Amino acid sequence: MAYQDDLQATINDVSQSGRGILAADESSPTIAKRFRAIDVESTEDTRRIWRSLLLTAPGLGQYISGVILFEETLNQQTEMGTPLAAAAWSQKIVPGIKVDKGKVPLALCPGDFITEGLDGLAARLKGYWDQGARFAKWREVYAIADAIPSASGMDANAEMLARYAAVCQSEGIVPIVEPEVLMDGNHTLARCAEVTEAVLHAVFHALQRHHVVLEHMLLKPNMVLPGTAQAKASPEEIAEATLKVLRRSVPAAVPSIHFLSGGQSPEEATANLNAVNCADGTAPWRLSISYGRALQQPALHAWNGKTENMQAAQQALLKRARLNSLAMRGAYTPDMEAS
Ligand code: 5MM
Repeated sequence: MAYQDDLQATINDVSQSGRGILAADESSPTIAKRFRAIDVESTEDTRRIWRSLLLTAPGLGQYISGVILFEETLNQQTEMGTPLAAAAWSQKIVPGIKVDKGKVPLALCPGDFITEGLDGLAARLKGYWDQGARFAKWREVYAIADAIPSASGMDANAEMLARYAAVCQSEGIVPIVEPEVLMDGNHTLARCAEVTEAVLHAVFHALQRHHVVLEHMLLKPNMVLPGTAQAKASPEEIAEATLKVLRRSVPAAVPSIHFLSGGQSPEEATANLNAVNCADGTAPWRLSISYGRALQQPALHAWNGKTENMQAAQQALLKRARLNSLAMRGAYTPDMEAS
């Protein structure tokens, strides 16, 4: 296959000990929702200001190896006129791009979703490469209910992820494969484990059918958690359940697993990552992050849309990035939150 060296170089740059991925690829409706919480209107310029603030945080590259951007951001510049992708590269942070076009209901499968965006993907990827992106992200979403996700839903979503990943690799772009089992609902931790395992099995079977090179992809799964309407589980319980599912379903050839935060608080997401890394030093993959909310939320509130808060916001981002970096080594303790 062409591009083997390019794909391996990107894996080497992104999959690193103590460094993770910042997900800053909120689509327009999602970023508008995040900004509404701090009473900031979402415009092209406020989004540019916010995302430049994140990417120019001094020293962020020490903890963050990659950033997932929304397409609009690839065309934007800092106040100083530096393209945002170049600002990321200057901190040795590899820019990536969300290439899916969002989810819609899966026809004739009530409660299941499917993500769109495959048409014209190869041509779009060539353009993103020219703009500096070296990896991509595609997210499929699975809700949990009694008979959901259905077998057809799991098959259809796995097929989409695999077809996307194959197109990416054929264009020299490393695919992040993101099957997200949602935490909303009244399901137990055991039910989340059962669904996550079935989802991951379907995804890796489809990746194999589509000849995706596992060494040249990254996985972005949910942790195994009880539903939001249930009592919370301890970090140790979450780590045990998550590792059990991952060991049963993710081949050792995958270089790293970058968890999404999925609605966990920033502190919970860090404590749970730490527990996963403490549980067992023999996991075959790096256990890292690709957090969106759990990295950005405290910074967003510190910023509050005001120029004078920029530095405080960057410090809040750096704090979360640093604590998660420690958690990647199992060296985080909750008392560090006070520092
Ligand atoms: C940053 O949010 C991403 C895009 O979401 P939308 O398409 O809904 O706007 C999302 O895919 C994100 O990368 C993952 O869900 C991980 O983010 P969290 O906040 O769950 O860590």
